[in-house]
Amino acid sequence: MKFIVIVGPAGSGKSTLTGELADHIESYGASVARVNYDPAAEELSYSPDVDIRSYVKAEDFMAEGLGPNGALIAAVDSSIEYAHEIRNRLEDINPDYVIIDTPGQLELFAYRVGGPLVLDAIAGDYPTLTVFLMDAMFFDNSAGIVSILTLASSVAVRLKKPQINVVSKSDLLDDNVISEVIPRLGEESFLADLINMEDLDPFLRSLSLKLSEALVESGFIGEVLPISVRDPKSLDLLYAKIQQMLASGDDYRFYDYLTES
Ligand SMILES: Nc1nc2c(ncn2[C@@H]2O[C@H](COP(=O)(O)OP(=O)(O)OP(=O)(O)O)[C@@H](O)[C@H]2O)c(=O)[nH]1
Ligand SMILES: [Mg+2]
Repeated sequence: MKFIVIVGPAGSGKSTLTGELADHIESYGASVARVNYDPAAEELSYSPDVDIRSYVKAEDFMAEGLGPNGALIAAVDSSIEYAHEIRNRLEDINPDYVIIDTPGQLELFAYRVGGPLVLDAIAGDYPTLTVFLMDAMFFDNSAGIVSILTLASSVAVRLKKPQINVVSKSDLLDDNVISEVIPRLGEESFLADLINMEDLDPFLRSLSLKLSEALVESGFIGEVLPISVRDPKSLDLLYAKIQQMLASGDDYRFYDYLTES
């Protein structure tokens, strides 16, 4: 088993990608278990093999007086009790990949300890990576880009897993953002030039430049993939990148083939 944890802000497309990526991977002959880890999910676009709602429900914590966000966090924290049982169920299914769909309350994974603890308890020593979704809507100005990449870096620091940063809903982007902006985000001074083109207060300009410098110089940005569930080729590239980061041998050749073609 190899674990793919889908993380991102509310509405960034996590649940949709979980279902579509699982179907896509299965179309190549590998088996996938879909895990819903959102205790407040109402409707899902896929049918989960394991569902946190069978163990804990956010609404039970709301009935005890917590608000919706507090209840969701309490539900995820308390699910640690079932982590072993969930892992056993996954080991019984024994798929090639497990895809975990998470809630949009990002503080669970960017700041708090509960989210990472639960994921570690479930995935144990199995190879695991994070796919972080950055909604296309952030990519129309430098403030959006710097803030979402900073959040992506907080998640990487907190989860301590290899992370693929993707721009989700890329079908909503202008072609030039896909071909001229996203591939160049990790280049020295590209993001700085974008920031310098904007009319910004000097303090905010300086802060944005320092943040972008740290993101670029640390190598964190790396390759950012534009992904749309409406574009199977983009799912191919994501699957290839996942294999490159999680596996070895034949999987690397698949990635090379795709990136060369
Ligand atoms: N255009 C477009 N829309 C998408 C894509 N992926 C998801 N969406 C839409 O984005 C909306 C939110 O998708 P979800 O998958 O529910 O997002 P989520 O991140 O799971 O949302 P929360 O669980 O509430 O945080 C839905 O209306 C989806 O149909 C995409 O690739 N392109
Ligand atoms: Mg969702």
